Amino acid sequence: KLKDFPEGFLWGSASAAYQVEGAWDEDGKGVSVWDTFVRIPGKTFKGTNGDVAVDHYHRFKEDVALMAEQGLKAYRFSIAWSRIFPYNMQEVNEKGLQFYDGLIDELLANHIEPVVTLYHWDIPQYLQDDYLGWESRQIIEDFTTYAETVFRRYGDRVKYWVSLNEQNVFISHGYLMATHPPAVKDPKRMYQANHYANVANAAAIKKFRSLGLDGQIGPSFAYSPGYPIDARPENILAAENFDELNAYLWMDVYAKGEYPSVIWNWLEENDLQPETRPEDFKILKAGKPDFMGVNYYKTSTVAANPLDGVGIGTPNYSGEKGSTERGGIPGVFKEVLNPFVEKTNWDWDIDPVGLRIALRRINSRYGLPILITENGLGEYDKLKEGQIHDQYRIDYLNDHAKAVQEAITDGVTVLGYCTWSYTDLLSWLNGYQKRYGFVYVDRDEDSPKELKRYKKASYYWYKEVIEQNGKN
Ligand code: BGP
Repeated sequence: KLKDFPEGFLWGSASAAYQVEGAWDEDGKGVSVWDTFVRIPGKTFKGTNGDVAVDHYHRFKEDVALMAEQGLKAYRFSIAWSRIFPYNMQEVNEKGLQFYDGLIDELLANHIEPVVTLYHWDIPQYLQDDYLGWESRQIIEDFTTYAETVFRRYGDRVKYWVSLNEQNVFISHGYLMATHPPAVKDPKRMYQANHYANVANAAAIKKFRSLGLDGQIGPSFAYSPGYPIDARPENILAAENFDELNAYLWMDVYAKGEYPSVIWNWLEENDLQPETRPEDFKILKAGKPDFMGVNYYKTSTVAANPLDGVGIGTPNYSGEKGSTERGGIPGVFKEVLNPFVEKTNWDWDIDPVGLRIALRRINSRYGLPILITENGLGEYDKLKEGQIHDQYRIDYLNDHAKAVQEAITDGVTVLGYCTWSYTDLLSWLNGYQKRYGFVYVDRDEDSPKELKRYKKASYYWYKEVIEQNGKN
């Protein structure tokens, strides 16, 4: 028999500043690396950008009213660092702070818990220009200064904080695949930037604790558990390699304050080990999270990859089913097609069982409570006579929520479930056609139109789930 979802379970939904706000240069906002990156031809789907996005900056009251009507318990959003420190790390922009005051107060007035992400990929451009951003040790101090500023400002009202969003994604896309800013392809630089990001993450958490605020903080990690394609021992080993390199390399550092030894050795053998200082590890140990935030969309299936095997692949950013070119790391693993699960149009494996596996693995490896900070289905939605029948999204979310309930029944502590996303929004590399929201926003790639909001079928479905605290 399934256990009930706990009282006070956070039925939420999520977004990120660059993907929804728009108002990219208003009220004193500075330029972020994404504002710059989207202007380089060919970097995003049809050159789409977030200049206007879905104009949440001006329409947040309308969006919060929709949340309130739905009964949403939690809304996860991120603060744009470049609104708070637009030009340097000395001068704070009061207008930027006021925008988030307004949003937080509006949420609280409607009994919606704000879950605030400090960093969802939009580092100020001047930090990139001055010292290469995450590649410099200076980022540790500057990120902590930014974090402290927002902790002090909102800490009386915000109880849930997310430190870094998907460090594994912004680091690997930014420094290995070159699909996110700063679009570098250099594994050595990647592991160095990653180390500073680790220490910055822990330093911010340590700062949070030192302020004695009432609340909880943790990172959001993008976890796609690895499955072996079959029971051949070399493929099982490849799946182990995959999880060590794509998951434990990050989550162990967050939860234990140390790098997993297998990977640490592998980095050394391959001359990829970052430069570290003894005090870094003191900070890592002192800045452990209260919970593990998990962004779950899919699993990955892998097989052994010979030393002369495939390298970096090409993901499907077009929405043309079957166009993914799967890659890997020679001698370590390669991704392969899982014939047993359905795929989205962007070739992501639809696998609710994988969510239960992910939650159980994190629980037994780290013993931390888990906040699901993202889960959702990106699809083409059709607006027909003012309605959107997204039954495929309802099925996806329903199956995943059930997997959460099964994990809770297995004994995992789950604080909440935030779907991705609340309104439709900009998908970083896939434009506006890849939609995730409960609320449809009428806009095309190149034209924001009137940005009218429409409730999808999934909006009403989630309303009922929340009302019944997940009971079917
Ligand atoms: C996560 C990000 C989100 C969001 C989501 C969907 O990696 O944290 O910001 O974009 O994935 O991904 P995509 O937009 O690529 O479909």
